[in-house]
Amino acid sequence: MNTKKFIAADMRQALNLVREQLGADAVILSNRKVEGGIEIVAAADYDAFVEQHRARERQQRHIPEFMADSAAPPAQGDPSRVVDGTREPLAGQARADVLEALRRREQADSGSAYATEMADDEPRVAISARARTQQSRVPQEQPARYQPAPPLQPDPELAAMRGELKQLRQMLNMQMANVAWGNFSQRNPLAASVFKKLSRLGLAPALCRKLIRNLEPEADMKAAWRQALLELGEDLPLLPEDITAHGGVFAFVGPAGVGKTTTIAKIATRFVLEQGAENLALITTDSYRIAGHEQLSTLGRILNVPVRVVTEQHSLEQLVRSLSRKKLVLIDTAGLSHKDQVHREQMAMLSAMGAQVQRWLVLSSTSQRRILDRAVNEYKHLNLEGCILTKLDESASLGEALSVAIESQLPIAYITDGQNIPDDIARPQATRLINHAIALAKEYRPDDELVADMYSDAMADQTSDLAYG
Ligand SMILES: Nc1nc2c(ncn2[C@@H]2O[C@H](COP(=O)(O)OP(=O)(O)O)[C@@H](O)[C@H]2O)c(=O)[nH]1
Ligand SMILES: [Mg+2]
Repeated sequence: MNTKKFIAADMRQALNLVREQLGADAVILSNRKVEGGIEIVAAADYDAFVEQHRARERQQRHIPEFMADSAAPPAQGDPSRVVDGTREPLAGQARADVLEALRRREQADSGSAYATEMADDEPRVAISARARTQQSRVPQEQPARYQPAPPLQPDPELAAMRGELKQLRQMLNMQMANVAWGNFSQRNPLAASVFKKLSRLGLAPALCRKLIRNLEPEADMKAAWRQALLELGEDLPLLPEDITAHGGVFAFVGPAGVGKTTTIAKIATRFVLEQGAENLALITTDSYRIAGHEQLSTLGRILNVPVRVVTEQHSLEQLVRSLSRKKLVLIDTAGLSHKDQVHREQMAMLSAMGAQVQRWLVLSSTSQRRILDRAVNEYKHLNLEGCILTKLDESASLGEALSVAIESQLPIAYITDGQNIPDDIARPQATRLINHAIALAKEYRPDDELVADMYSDAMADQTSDLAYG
């Protein structure tokens, strides 16, 4: 077998070398990280070699040959002898002898076959040779009496092989993504350019795909880009009205540190400035943490509005009822882990309030996509009215948060972009949000490979078709 070792800076370059020198049918036998990059061992005529090797094995394992080679002739009356041309199962010493002969033959055969064809330091060879040595030791190490087998240890060789297989699969996926992206770019260069630009905004791959679906094929780049952005603007679920302006009872939920209390402070201060302190009350469910409600109490003192704390003696329902004459009641909650019993109690308390309380999810636009998804999943059973996007001033990319709002159909009620109370809060506007997303994307240039990956994700993600209609 014609095997060859290649070392290159990365997997792509190594694969190119393999293709150039051994042709497109070459088979990758192993790959591993080495100093200076990736080492690949590849074979040009692997299939032919395997077939030859199998044929040789079939020939050598021909049963009469084994019997002649090693096994003692069966004793008279031995049940392992051939009766009426039918081979009965071997038993006792005869069976052990045959097995031993088989083992010896296999060891000799396979050892030489691989050793002459492949390099000594090749991981695959090392694995198979060691595995065989372990097998061959079994009969000698077997204890005379039955003993329970020791617990199985994780096999490091097996784990290494699994790791290599995973790497290979990733490599293959990457290559396929590159091919799909290459084909698409050739067939439809305009749509491909717009897809790439959209992906730079941090938008989900499936959303990017949806936004290029209806592009006019004759349009120039500028018009196509504009069309995609207009469609993005139409997809954004934005609330044009100020949700708290007309009063009601609002609870703000979400992970710790996303800006729930600060957002409440901004809304409350604006409300007091416009409609007076006597129309507002604040409630906090955060009686769990030491000083959990201190921020809100301080705010209440400054604004001169009542602040109530949910305790065992004062349930949320009682407090809301006692404040029924207030036009606006804002409820602050503690952002606890979903695994926390206290968190579950808090969620149950809010759920039990039914339609008496509107529930709004506060999401930080600085969070990674997975954190945003997790937050939506944790709180969605509360029948959320929508969301508030915070920290736009600190975010490095806006597309992730916008995609989450679109996918989970959570209308955005407010955006916040700073710590100043009450100034840094506004109602969302599509143009402003999209321009901000574009401004942030100017500093970010994903390489072709990443875009190809996103494109193949978009193609593979059938469920997203439902999400984006
Ligand atoms: N830069 C910036 N910081 C914010 C914004 N909103 C809240 N913060 C800060 O985020 C931190 C956590 O806010 P907080 O309201 O206590 O979060 P909570 O745990 O969800 O109540 C505080 O330092 C806030 O000043 C925002 O829009 N922009
Ligand atoms: Mg808070």
